[in-house]
Amino acid sequence: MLLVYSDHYSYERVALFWMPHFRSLGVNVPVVLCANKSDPSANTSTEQVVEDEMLPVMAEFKEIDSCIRTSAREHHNINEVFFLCQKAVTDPIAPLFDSKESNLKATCVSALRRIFYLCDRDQDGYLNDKEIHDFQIKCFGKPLGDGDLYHIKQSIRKYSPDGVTDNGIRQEGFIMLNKIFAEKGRHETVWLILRTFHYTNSLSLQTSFLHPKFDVPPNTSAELSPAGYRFFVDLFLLHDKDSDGGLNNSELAALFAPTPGLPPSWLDSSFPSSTVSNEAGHITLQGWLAQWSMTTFFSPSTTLAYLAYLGFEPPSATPRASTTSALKLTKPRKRRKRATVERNVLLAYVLGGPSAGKSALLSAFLSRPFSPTYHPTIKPRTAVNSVELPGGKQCTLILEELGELEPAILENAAKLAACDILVYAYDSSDPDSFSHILALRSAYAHLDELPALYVALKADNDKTTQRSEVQPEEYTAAQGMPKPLHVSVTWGSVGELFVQIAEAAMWPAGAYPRGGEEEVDRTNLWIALGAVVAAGAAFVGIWRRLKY
Ligand SMILES: Nc1nc2c(ncn2[C@@H]2O[C@H](COP(=O)(O)OP(=O)(O)OP(=O)(O)O)[C@@H](O)[C@H]2O)c(=O)[nH]1
Ligand SMILES: [Mg+2]
Repeated sequence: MLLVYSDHYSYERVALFWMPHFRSLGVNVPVVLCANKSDPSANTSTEQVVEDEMLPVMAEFKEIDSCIRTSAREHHNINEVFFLCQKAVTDPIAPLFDSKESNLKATCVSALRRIFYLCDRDQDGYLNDKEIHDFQIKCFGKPLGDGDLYHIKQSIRKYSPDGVTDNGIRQEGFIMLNKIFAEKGRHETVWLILRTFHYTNSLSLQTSFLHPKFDVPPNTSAELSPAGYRFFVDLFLLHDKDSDGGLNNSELAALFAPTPGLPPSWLDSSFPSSTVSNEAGHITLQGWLAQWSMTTFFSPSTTLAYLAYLGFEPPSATPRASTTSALKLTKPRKRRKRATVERNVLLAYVLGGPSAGKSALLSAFLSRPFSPTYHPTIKPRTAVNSVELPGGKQCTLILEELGELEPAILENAAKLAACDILVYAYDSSDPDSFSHILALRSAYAHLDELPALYVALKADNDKTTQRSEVQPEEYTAAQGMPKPLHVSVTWGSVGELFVQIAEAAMWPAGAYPRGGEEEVDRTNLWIALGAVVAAGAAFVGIWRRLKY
């Protein structure tokens, strides 16, 4: 609303009639108050008018966004008055500044704090001259002129003597600078800053910025791209202030300061328990990268949102560039025996009966010390770590123990589609352990479509005969698969197992049960083998036919 007055009578009507009238109409829109007919020839000073007329009425009605003196006859301030009207709509003061309190609003302050944090590249708590320069270019597209920086610092100093030091502008100083802008009617400058950092008119981050479009087609998965890896490496190194190779609680809190906190999925899995930490329990760089690889695998949208919160900048500054350049999609995976899986992040479900040693295996994967106490697993739990394959290639392996959800997950096509390999685990010292695997395999015949690996756990204990219809070695032989690998988490050599799991996931030829595309060839091979082996095979063959 542009409310125009010109003389004492019409001025009085502003507060007595018009403003209350607008309120009674229930229209909550900004008002620009215009003192017209103030021809320069009129001998009242603007300061006087501002002081005597404008400030009192502005103090009374917070809807008044700004005031201006114009002269229609002399075309004085005419463009300006319409500019003010436009600005009142596009750059409203209300979300930024509380005129009653005479202070920036809390949401505005927290947005500015986040912006300060993102601009403080070296995280030393100060915007140094270079950082201010970069900020200026980013927001306003042009460098600061000679002396501008000095004047900025001077005006901060005037209101907040501690806001500037020799090291640069402190957070309070930066907030003060924006308060000065808002107070002096330069709130469009504050808006420009906020919008550069993707804030909406309600001071939340834009949805398209937090959740850019990123589809993961069937049979593909999302991984971090080299730029994404680099970002998370740099972020870790920047925040490991004491350079001890781990992020302690205060370092983590500082890192996550510009975000809503740790991702909910991390909290659910009592971060950092699902990944590598040092003796003090602090996540290491290796664990940090594994954790983000896992997050990206299960929920690319979470990684994208955090990349946005944490200030990831796409390598190319084109307008289309977005946080999605920190991610990449794998080639579609083909479930075929001879196909190589072109993924760097692999998911293994560890299946097996109660107390088989699955949780102990997950802990060993993270190099946690062995604990003899038994805590049955209820909720699914994961362990993620990097694994070095023969030849030096690195990959990230996620081991997931399904807990009580084992049956539900094995019935869920989407959950199985995400899985690269099944690890059938049993306790070789418990005669009743292998039967769980047989029961699973007969209940869920479709498990044959996934590559798998058999593992006999607790090899440090005496091996016992399984009270199942068939012994594990015979069973795997009948399946045309490698024998169960005997391991103990109490042995250092357990690390080999994780390499084997990752290898079998990546190159699954041989990890599929007999049948399907190669069945005929194998049968021929079996006939060619000696009578003893053939007899054994026949037994298992009959058993299988009865079973399925
Ligand atoms: N001696 C020995 N004991 C082990 C080994 N691995 C696990 N255990 C013990 O076996 C018990 C069960 O281990 P868990 O890892 O909890 O078994 P789980 O398969 O996760 O059991 P659920 O979660 O109930 O399905 C615990 O007391 C472990 O300490 C091993 O390699 N050697
Ligand atoms: Mg367990």
